[in-house]
Amino acid sequence: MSTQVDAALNLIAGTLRGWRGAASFAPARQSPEQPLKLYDIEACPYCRLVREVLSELDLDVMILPCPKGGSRYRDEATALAGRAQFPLLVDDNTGAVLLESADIIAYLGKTYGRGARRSSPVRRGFDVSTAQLASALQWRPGGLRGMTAEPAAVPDQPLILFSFEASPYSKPVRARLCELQLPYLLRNTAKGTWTDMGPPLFRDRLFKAPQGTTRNRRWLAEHTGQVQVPYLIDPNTGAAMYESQAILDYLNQTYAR
Ligand SMILES: N[C@@H](CCC(=O)N[C@@H](CS)C(=O)NCC(=O)O)C(=O)O
Repeated sequence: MSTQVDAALNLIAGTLRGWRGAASFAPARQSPEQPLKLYDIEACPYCRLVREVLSELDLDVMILPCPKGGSRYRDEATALAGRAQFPLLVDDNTGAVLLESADIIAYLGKTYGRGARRSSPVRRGFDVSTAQLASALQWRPGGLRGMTAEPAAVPDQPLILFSFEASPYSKPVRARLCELQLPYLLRNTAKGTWTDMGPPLFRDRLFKAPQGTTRNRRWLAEHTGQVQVPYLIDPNTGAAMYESQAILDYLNQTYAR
């Protein structure tokens, strides 16, 4: 399926979720010293809810993909939590090991944000059902993208991905990283102000320059001269690139077996 059709479906998914995970207007008070670890399935609606909050808090997180049929991180997660359930958050800064997306979201708010966030049952029901619809939009001929493991080589070091949860072009890249069970440091790159909105080409013409309004946007502006996601760095090969299709081709050529 073409990149544009994929992006259009992901745009609908983002709209269903009210563009949660697109902007970080209330970032974390502090960044954790050691990266948070999330045992995650990209297509899982509950994992999506957690990733949205991580984007909004502008927190980086080590993603350890646990697609169905995979064992690279699934076995480790199952041993840690006592059962195979995702999302599973591990915070080595505090010793927290948490299951249940609602508990993880409350923990992130309490520990790094501006207080624990517990949704009302109605709000939670709405969030879960819209996240389920958003995940259903990941269906493509052959199954749900980002749900099931495929054979792949094991990298020595985790990859690095700049992305934010609602980004329509980043989603297929995160789905492929999940299927290939490639661990990656997710550097959340949510928008920090209204001048960040809109497609990069149009926005940069209108507002003149890429704006480094959040930590990782600043990093991209300084190191690459533009701010766009997804942006992949692979420390194993020295590769670094923009453009979701180029990243997908790279992952397939380098890691898929
Ligand atoms: N109430 C849990 C539900 C989590 C859940 O059902 N996760 C599914 C994936 S969407 C799961 O762990 N399935 C087991 C598996 O994938 O093996 C939460 O909110 O975190």
